[in-house]
Amino acid sequence: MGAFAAVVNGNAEGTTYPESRVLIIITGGTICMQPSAGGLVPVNGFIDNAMATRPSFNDTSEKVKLSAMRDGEKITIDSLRTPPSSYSKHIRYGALEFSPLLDSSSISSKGWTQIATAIKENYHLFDGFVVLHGTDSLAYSASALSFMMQDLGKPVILTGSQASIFALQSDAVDNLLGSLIIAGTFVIPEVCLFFHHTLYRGNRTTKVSASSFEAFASPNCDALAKVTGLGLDVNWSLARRPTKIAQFRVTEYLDTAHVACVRIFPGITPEMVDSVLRVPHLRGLILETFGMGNAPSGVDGSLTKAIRSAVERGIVVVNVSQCANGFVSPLYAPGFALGQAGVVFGHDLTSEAALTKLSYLLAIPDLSAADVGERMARDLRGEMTELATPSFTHPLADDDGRSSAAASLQNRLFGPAEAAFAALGYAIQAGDLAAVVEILDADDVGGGTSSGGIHHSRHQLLQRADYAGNTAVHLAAVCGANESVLKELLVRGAGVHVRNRANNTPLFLAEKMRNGGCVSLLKEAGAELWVEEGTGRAS
Ligand code: ASN
Repeated sequence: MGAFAAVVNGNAEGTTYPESRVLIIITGGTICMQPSAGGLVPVNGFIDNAMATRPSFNDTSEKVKLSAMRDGEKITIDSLRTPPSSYSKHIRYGALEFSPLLDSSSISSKGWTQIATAIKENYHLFDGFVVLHGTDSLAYSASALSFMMQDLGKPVILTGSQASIFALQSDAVDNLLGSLIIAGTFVIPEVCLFFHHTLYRGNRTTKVSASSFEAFASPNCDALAKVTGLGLDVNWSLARRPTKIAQFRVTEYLDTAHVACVRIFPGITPEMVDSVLRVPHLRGLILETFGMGNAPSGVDGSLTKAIRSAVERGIVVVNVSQCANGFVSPLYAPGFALGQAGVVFGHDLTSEAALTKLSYLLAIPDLSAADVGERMARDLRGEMTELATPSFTHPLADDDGRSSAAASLQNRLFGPAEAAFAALGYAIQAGDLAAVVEILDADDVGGGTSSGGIHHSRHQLLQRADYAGNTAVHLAAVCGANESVLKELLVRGAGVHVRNRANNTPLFLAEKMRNGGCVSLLKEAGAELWVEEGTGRAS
């Protein structure tokens, strides 16, 4: 058992721990497969057969039914609960199972729509989502879902395993338990892939091994988090956060039927590429080129001519590298010629991200080929590196009055991160927008320090909470006419879905304080009352 083995030590008789709720969407994959006469096939009943029977997934507490949505209908589903994790939380979870379950080599746009719709329908009922999926096309699905989901405020974690959970030696328990705990504990609002103790940005991943437990890599982007010992080291400076005040939205369709992918090889003929480019109704082509984006030009530039003609017919051609690491650019003459022919440079996109991004853009009504090309070259969901931002450290500015004194005391008693959070809390309570901005600016550029064995990375103030579990957003929600401060927190990516230790959302608190401006702003940002608050709604 790996680092996510649930910790029961210290769970003294009578101690109660808060619960978070995670919905597992089971699509199939090796993780739930068993042998059949025709080879390994996915088998239904995963929760009962594989999770209920394992103590790390089932603390055998009283069975509770959870509300959920399926195909637009309200339903109830059985749930199980993990023992408390090392984060002193139980994860209560239920599942929706695909019917039929799939080997992931058969997933398509239809399956992605099913997953995205299930998440959309159940978004307000759960704190996070885990998608169980086969590994073969996992990187494609993670990429596709990242484009389909806009303004995501909760974690969506895809995982699977190389060996079935029913096998003696398997990576399944580690991958699944790790995903559940992360989804129920950390608000990393991205479509992620968790595998072999590592949390990746989904649209940066690629499957690199057909058999090793270390099956995935993210060659052009650091991991979002790594399991270290009993904890998770989150790279908060990398994790994306919504910086727009907008509600979660899902695009329900990707146009995978009109895109193709061609891998350039020494000796490929212009006719071959041209014949693909002349497939009826083709709208987009991913060209996997050599090194930094080069392809043979063909006799008298005939390959380049075929591509130019396709671009003129409205086909979007995107250049990505066959190399796992690095990026394409029109540096060499062959790549330059492709650029002149109207090929879009996909920088460091993986082929998986390039194909699904193109399919996503081609499905948006009324976008011209030029619009699609222009958006292909821009970063939409962290899938490609646009610009390297210089990083430098900045001392936390706290040079006046009460907040300064309190912060320096906190600093001596606890550490810089606690002190900065305390200063932020005072600034929020005082409705002092300038101080809030100053503290958050310092947090955005500073950090990377270590204290007490805890790594303090940049951008962590918006992830922090006080002793009662109140985040900066909770504090702003209860502090009078504080909309400008709240807005500042939200546009910097503060989450609206985190609940404090009393299980209350910022929206609940704002309603309770009759803080109308903040209520509206929180709702605009996608906040909803937690399902349990809905019943005892604040008046
Ligand atoms: N063929 C399986 C699948 O992708 C492979 C796996 O899950 N390890 O569904």
